[in-house]
Amino acid sequence: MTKTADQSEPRYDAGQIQVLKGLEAVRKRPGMYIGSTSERGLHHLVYEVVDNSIDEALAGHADRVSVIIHEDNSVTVEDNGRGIPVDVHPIEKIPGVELAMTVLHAGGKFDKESYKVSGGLHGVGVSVVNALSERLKVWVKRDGREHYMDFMRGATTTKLKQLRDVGKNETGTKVYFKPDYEIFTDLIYRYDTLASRLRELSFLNKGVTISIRDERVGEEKEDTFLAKGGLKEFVAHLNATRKPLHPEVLYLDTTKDDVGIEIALQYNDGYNDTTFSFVNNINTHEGGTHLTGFKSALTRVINAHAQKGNFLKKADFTLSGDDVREGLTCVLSVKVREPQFEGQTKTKLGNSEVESAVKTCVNEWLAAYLDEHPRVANIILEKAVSAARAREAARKARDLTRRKSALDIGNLPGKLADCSLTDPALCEIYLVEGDSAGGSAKQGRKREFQAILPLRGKIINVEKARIDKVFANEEIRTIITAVGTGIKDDFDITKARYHKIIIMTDADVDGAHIRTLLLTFFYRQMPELIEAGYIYIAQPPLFRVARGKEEYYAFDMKERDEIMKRLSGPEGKANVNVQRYKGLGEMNADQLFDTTMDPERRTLMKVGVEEAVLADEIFRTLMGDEVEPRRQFIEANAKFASNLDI
Ligand code: 0RA
Repeated sequence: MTKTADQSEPRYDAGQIQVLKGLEAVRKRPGMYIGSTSERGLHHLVYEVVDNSIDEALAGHADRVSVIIHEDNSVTVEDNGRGIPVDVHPIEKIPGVELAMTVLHAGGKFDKESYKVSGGLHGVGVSVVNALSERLKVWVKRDGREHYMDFMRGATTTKLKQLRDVGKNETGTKVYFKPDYEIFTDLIYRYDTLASRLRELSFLNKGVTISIRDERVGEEKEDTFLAKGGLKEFVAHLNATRKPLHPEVLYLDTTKDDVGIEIALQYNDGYNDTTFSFVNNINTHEGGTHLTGFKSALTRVINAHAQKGNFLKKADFTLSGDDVREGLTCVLSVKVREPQFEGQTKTKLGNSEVESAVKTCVNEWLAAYLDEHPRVANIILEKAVSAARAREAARKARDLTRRKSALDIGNLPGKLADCSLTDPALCEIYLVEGDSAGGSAKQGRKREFQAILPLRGKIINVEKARIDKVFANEEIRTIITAVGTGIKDDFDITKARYHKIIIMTDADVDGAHIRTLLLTFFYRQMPELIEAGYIYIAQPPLFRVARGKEEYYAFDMKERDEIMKRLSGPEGKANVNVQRYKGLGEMNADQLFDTTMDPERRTLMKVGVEEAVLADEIFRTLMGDEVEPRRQFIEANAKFASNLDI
């Protein structure tokens, strides 16, 4: 069968059909490209466009990126880079900018030289943003002209045209997009989430000015981030609420074997290791070769220095990696041309050449630094030696929990009401504040798959205590034993006895405190559980609204008022009874199950660590030395929700 093309209608050649098919695939399975279509995916659209502008900055052609959240939750991202090419591509026969906007992974087609942010969920290409936007417009200033195109759901609606003349040296790209309501379940941007990532990007890309402005009514605000000192400022920021042991941040910025290496570190008087690692601006939560190289050099150099200075003469042992990282705040950022990402969440660097590059550089740099700064060297050495001494004590305490944590039922804590099923994927455990609520939960639960562990004693603040004290705490030991994974070097996620670990506390200040203590513990000692998505927060109702035999539960005041209105009818005078729950204990077993534990009806908040830096900040605010920020936080305790995935 033959068909003659009608010249008056748009003619789709093979190339364009490919294009439409490509973007159609993105719209059919958006999750494959941006991870999710909820809040997280929505924010990824902005990151994707910003990443392109940052790439242009990394290549040395831009130093300014701005983000605007408009009134209707559409977004504009603008940079002062070279501008996306507008000339017609010799093979694809369409302008470069159209190629970039409509062809998956087109970026590499015209520029191989610069580093590309291309791991994790980012780096899918701006065409994915186009495919998932009901509207997208792009302005390019280049070659003395401003050019313009627009699109609907990925399809070109206005071909490339020229708008006006501009100065010869005035260049840049501006992208406006409105996320498609047909795709996203969540369409409202969170300023704090975007601002936090943009601030992080400014630390990671020194000298680039990144600004964000919120134009939404009642939300108007703006921030501008510029870190002239790069990671040095990042570490100073991370240590701002801690007590540094030495004033100067140690800083390295170099290139070795084509790998860009930037490292900043400073010790504080705490006991945690706060090290963040990045590859091409992507947070490598799972670490990888760059981190391995850094850690082994740090351990080696500090041990060598200890030998040289006779620090270990009396003690006569070597310092372990954990010892030399106690109280360390460090950010390590590498730029790699062809990164190989591995691991469960594709956030682990695999390139072996990066390990040796980082190791060699850190060996040289740190050895020289310690030689030249004996006062700082002494402080670091003393910290590590005291950590090593505590390590012995810690190991004894750990042995105790290890012996208890065998899967043998006989060793499970007596307070635990375990479930009868044994498949962890089906099982959940409620960590319940107080014995009385624990009792109701035990009565009301579905005993096949719901286990209850009442917590009564004080949970230790793990932010302020050294590890041996943490593991000596009875409540902590009970939790570790019940969860089953072990801790630290023994940690094994496949031994988790439950895939849902649900924190259930009262809706008051004490409850918020206990909840944060538990979250801090998991975040510091068992972060893998958070990464695996096993940690949840129960959402008990705040009010019971009843009229006669009818009863309803409300989870906030707005809901309470709506129910009251409905029940009291037009006269506003019927006998409506409102009860405010202060504690879980005020509910009987059935009420607790119906409102908070029934998988069919409950709402759980899943705790996520994607914004690890933000999370760390929150944990420090909550658990650090400064009382005032903590008090404010607990009072406005809803803030935690911004870090949670519902
Ligand atoms: C490829 C080549 C060139 C610029 C870009 C991509 C580019 C893309 C984006 C996306 C957002 N902002 C951007 N800025 C630049 C330039 C090639 C040349 O001029 O030689």
